[in-house]
Amino acid sequence: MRDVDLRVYFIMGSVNVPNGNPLKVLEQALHGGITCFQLREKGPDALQGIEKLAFAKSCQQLCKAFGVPFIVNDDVELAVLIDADGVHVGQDDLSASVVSSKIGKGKLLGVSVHSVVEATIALAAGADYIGMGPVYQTVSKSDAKSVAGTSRISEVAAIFPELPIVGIGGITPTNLDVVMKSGASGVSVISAIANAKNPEAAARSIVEAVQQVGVSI
Ligand code: TZP
Ligand code: MG
Repeated sequence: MRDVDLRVYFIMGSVNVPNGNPLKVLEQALHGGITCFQLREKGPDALQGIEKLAFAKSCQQLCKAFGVPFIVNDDVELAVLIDADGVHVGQDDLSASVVSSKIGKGKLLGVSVHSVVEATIALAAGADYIGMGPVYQTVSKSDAKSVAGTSRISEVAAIFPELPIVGIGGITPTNLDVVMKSGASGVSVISAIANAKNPEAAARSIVEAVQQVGVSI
């Protein structure tokens, strides 16, 4: 299992910043102290082909400048092509074991899971971390499962104490303490940063809230 700093894990695609500049948002989030980034270019208005490639490369460059891992959601081919730091897949995507063999041992593999069984399979496939949620109601994923709270996170954390878990779904600076205390290594957010008037300040307040729970960044 490769080590990855998941404490403040920002996820974004261009569709999450419809009225602004997504690269500017990412740059501000990096200034604010995010520790990991995932490009999640999804939905009917998502960039495709050469535009997606160019956008991905720009995001990757920014992340590199800040020493923050750059992870690609779903698109294994893109991740391999641009030598991303890793790939994140869900249960409806290419299986984690296939992704693992495609990206190779040196890359990060993240898997979204909703149960102990799915976590067990992800771990066996070589997952470096798992994502669990939606913890709270989310506006950012149209096909999100029903709100799960934190009980499953505690359950999985108790069985696999070495497997890093990141909570996701409706997480904000004011509700993340419960997620961290349930056994998560970090929190993933889209809208709390992407929709913020000041993404840098928003990222920083998540960093500070995580620190207050006792995890220093
Ligand atoms: N998976 C479960 S909830 C979610 C994803 C990708 C969206 C999280 O976005 P937000 O805006 O932080 O609720
Ligand atoms: Mg997916």
